[in-house]
Order: sequence, then C-alpha cells, then structure tokens
Amino acid sequence: MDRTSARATGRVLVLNGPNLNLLGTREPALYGSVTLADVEKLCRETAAAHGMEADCRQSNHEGGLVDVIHEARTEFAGIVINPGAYSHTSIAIRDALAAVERPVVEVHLTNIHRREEFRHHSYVSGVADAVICGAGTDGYGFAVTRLARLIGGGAR
Ligand code: DHK
Repeated sequence: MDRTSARATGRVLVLNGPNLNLLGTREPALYGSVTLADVEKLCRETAAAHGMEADCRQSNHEGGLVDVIHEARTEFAGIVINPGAYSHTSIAIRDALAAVERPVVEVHLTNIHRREEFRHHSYVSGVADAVICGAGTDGYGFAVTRLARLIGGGAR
C-alpha cells in the first residue's frame, strides 16, 4: 500500500509499549482494572464510529516499537501511542515518529505530571500533535477521536 492509499483507507495504528500488556493486573490502584484487550476493543469501536479501522499492537521492546512505527509510512494514516516508560527515555521512538510524518496522539493512562519527577518529561510529546494524560482508559477513546479529526483535516 502506498502512502496515499494508507491515508484513504483510514487505518490507524494503536501502539502500546512496555508493561501495558499487564493492564488490569499491574498496579491497579494506578492503572485501573481494565485490561489491554478491553482498551483495544474501545479503540477499534471508536475508530469504527469514525469510519476507520484500528490495528492494535503492543511490544515490550524499544526496537520492536520502532519497527512497527516504520510500518506507518505505508500502512497507517496516523498513530495513537502510549510508549509507557520509553516516553521518558527513548529518542529512538521520538525519531521514528518524526520520520513517518503521520499525525500522532500520545496517551498516558495516568497524569504523569502528578507522579515522580522522572515521568514529567516525555521525549514523544515534542513530536505529538496532541497529548492526553490522566484520563485513564477513556484517554484512548479521546485519542482515536482526535486522530480521526486530524486525519480528516480541519482539526483545530
Ligand atoms: C505508563 C507507563 O508504563 C509508565 O512507565 C509511564 C504510563 C506512564 C501511563 O500512564 O500510561 O510513566
């Protein structure tokens, strides 16, 4: 698929980083009891409501995340990403997102600004069109909706 047809089909990538496969059982007081499967279902349903299709992926590996982001060059019209802890460490993920030249919405389940200082900075935020944090799993629905607006054009 070339870049134009990726945009036309409205396929979007929802990418989750390390430890997010454990959602639902991982530190539930912080991250809640909703599972990653539930989050991915929400994303697919929200995308469908906007006439798009969400392809949901997760990896615990930085290079694996970079490889999937590169797929967006030809396969996806935009990206929703929760890079997990790599938000705070990974220039490689930031550079990959910049390289694909697609709309990006960054999501964090928790309000990273109310947590430890090392979580306050995200390398990804500087290349994201929008950042949603502290809205729990609802944030993924908001992110897909915003991405649909960005892809459709006219977003402000
Ligand atoms: C998820 C993680 O795994 C943490 O490393 C980040 C983020 C916050 C979240 O809130 O979704 O610091």
